[in-house]
Amino acid sequence: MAQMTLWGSVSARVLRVHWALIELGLPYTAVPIQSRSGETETPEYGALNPRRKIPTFQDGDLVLTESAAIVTYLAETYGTPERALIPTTQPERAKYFEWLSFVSMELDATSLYVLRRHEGLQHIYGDAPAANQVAREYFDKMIRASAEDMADGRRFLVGDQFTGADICMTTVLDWGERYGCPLPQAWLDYRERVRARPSYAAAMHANRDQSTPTP
Ligand SMILES: N[C@@H](CCC(=O)N[C@@H](CS)C(=O)NCC(=O)O)C(=O)O
Repeated sequence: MAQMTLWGSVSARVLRVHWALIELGLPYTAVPIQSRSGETETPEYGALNPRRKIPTFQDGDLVLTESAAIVTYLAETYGTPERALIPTTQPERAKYFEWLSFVSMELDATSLYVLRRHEGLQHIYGDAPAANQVAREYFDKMIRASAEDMADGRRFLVGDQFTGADICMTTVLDWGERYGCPLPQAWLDYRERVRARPSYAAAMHANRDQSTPTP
């Protein structure tokens, strides 16, 4: 197996990758650089990731820079029957990708990342109170609607198998809560089940922040 390296720290998106690597029991080197610290502005980092964002992940000649894609790559490439992070059959695989898209687009990009940019980072991205209000309302609508999917008693997003989609979902639940977004009881109960996994605490530790990873 080629040496794997993960760049990034103190970030919900980086946490996803640490968590998948730890779940799968894979050895890797962590380079704990932070966004907007100057550490992503070096020529060496720009050659690796011209977008200059975190996370960046390298496995041999392959470089990947999107957290959901990295988690899925690891699951597809290194999962075993004993340590699996993605279903192998349909329609479960379709549901995995549906949840991953929902988390990445509806909860992350359309909602929480808007708040991140225009509340926490308004000195860079500008003040946009109307956009922030709509983002909060949209998160609330999406998180309440999606809680209905959990009413059938399933343990994880895709039935009883813990997957990479649960990793990504848990990071946005934590993130939403930090931003003062109320979480339905079904999602709180779900998150308690997920957080009970030893890999969650190990990933938080690896991400170099026990309490407040920021995107
Ligand atoms: N869609 C990307 C988002 C990556 C991203 O935005 N990372 C943040 C830190 S979590 C970053 O590097 N921000 C730097 C910036 O916005 O300048 C992913 O999920 O990996």
